[in-house]
Amino acid sequence: MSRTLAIIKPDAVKKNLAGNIITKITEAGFKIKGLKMVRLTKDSAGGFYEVHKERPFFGELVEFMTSGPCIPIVLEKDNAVEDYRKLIGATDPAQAAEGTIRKLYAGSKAENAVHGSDSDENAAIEIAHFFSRKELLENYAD
Ligand code: FUP
Repeated sequence: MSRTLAIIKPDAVKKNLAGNIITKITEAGFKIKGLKMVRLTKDSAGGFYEVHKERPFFGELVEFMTSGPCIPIVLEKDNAVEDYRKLIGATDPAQAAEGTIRKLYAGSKAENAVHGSDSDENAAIEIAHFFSRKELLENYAD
């Protein structure tokens, strides 16, 4: 079993798509191990996307991610990182495969409905960004 961090981003929360997206995730065999709704501060969003700090879209990315509440979710499954990235599709919904979450629900490359970790190492870092050790210990003890 491995874990990944999903985020239902502010665009999808605003469009009331959280339920549809969670259904797609659980129907694909992922188990929810942690879930909360949060409004990110600029510092928190900037820290989360630190790797993109020098990119031209960084300012807009932080604006967007702080524009409303988002829903971080810890998911567990065999091969979670890769399987979840397949389920969400390419960053740009215009390039995303049919049936993927971004193809179905994302409006643009910048406002693309969901996030998914890109490696096991980053998944651990990103999970720790949103969930305390105590919350995780409670949720993983089943
Ligand atoms: P992904 O791993 O698919 O979430 O994509 P990236 O890590 O490459 O990008 C992170 C976020 O930056 C995307 F979800 C949206 C934003 N982004 C843009 O706004 N413009 C770009 O050209 C690339 C990424």
